Amino acid sequence: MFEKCEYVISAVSEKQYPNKDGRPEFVFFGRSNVGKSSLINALTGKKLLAKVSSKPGKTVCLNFFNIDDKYYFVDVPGYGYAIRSQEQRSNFGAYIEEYLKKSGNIKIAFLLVDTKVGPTKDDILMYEYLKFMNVNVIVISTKCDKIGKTLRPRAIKNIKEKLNIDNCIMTSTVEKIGINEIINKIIQ
Ligand SMILES: Nc1nc2c(ncn2[C@@H]2O[C@H](COP(=O)(O)OP(=O)(O)OP(=O)(O)O)[C@@H](O)[C@H]2O)c(=O)[nH]1
Ligand SMILES: [Mg+2]
Repeated sequence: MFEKCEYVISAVSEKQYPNKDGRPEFVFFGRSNVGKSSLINALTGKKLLAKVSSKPGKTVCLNFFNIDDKYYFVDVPGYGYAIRSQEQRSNFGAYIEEYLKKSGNIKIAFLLVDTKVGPTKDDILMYEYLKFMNVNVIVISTKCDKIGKTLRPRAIKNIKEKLNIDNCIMTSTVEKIGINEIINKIIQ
């Protein structure tokens, strides 16, 4: 577990990125409501660090969190939320692109996919885009508690097949599954 976890800034452009000394950044991508903020809270053991909401679209900027003065976690707005305005949607693309191009400190991009739903078209596009941008991607399946234990291996197999990947970390913030495995990837 991490000792110090604090919110730093909600950034929309490079000028505001807080990471001036090249610390590793771990960034969380995924469609709206997939559980990015909840996962950050589970990883840090702080329920209220990143804002969680039953309404999609809660996270609107790039939210930077200082972890032990060693790393940054970056909570990114979710994609694929239809009710958002066109303007917000195109902003999303623009500042994600700027971030991926200019950060230079991204160690791992975690791409979150809903275990029960499986990869959507947007998830597949996002995965391909991250690969294209030469980012190190680890796929995480979320909310596995929503399906029965016996169905989980099949759901993971489906995610791996659709994204053409070898590994996927299955998680649930409710049942506390997979959290330590992700922490190990980060501190490695
Ligand atoms: N059953 C279950 N529900 C979860 C889990 N993780 C998150 N949720 C719920 O899913 C909803 C969305 O969670 P968030 O963490 O806000 O999702 P997000 O990806 O940050 O959403 P945006 O900020 O809108 O992009 C909330 O109601 C959470 O309580 C989980 O492991 N299991
Ligand atoms: Mg969020």
